[in-house]
Amino acid sequence: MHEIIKSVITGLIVSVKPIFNMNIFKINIIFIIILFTGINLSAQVFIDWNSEWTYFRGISEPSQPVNLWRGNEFNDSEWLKGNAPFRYGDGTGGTELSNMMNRYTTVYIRKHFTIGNTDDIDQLILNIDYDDGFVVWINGNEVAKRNVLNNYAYDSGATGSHEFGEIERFVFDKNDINLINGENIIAVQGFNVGRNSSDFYLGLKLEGKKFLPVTEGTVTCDIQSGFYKNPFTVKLTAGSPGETIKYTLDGSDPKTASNVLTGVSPVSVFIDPGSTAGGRGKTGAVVLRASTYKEGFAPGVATTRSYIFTADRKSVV
Ligand SMILES: [Ca+2]
Repeated sequence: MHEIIKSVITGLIVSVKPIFNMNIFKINIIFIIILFTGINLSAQVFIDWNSEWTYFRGISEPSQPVNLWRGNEFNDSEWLKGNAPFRYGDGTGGTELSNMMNRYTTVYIRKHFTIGNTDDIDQLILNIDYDDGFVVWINGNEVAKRNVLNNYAYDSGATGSHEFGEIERFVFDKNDINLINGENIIAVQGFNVGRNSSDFYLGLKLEGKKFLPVTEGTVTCDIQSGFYKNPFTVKLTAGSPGETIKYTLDGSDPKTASNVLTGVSPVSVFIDPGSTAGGRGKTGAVVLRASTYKEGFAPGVATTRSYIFTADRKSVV
């Protein structure tokens, strides 16, 4: 798991179609720039897919009152222990419920997870893999539900089918759920569509994420976008000397591109339509995008310049 997860929040597609009518050549350059507005997050895993849980087979209600088992105060020392996923008929590993088919439709699982300081997270992210329905509670409060009627009991069935492998992701704002410093409890009731169903599956992963502060300031570039005939050098300058600048020459996002180039401000960049630097193809358009970058911060907003080379038409085929 990478320490930094780049999360694409919104996508914007800009299509630019400059058409040059030359005496000798008619060049139709079509290039598409995909601009992503990214927000970087630092992540910590509270519960991984194959973690150990306590569990209870749904042959009766697991507690009286029936909702007691969902909260922190319930004593589950009598429950069985097993690793996720809880399943039969589908998947591998975990805890195989070989006696579930034709006997019971629900499985109850509980697990504590520790948050040292809730200020360290902004979002709680639940990834859940299930067949065929579920309800999830965190600290006794329902936070997510699929394929389950409003009135349900230990012997209820899911209201529809859902296949394992079709993982659903729920993103909760920290302020919308009642997280506490220290021990929190997640409780899940999994539902099969019927006793005679050929399969059942329940597994989940729980992560906390924190938005990184964005690096202040943007990169300045001393040559504006426009039409040019000859290659030239531009100077990229960050807010302060010595700051790292990441840039691309093919219009890709320097926050996420694998072919990103890195320099220390000020950075001189040779703009040449015939160059393949940064993994770009030889085209008549050099699209420069540059961001400031600092450890522990999200990259700054990218500065973009588009340089169109009318004199380089011979290299464009
Ligand atoms: Ca099923």
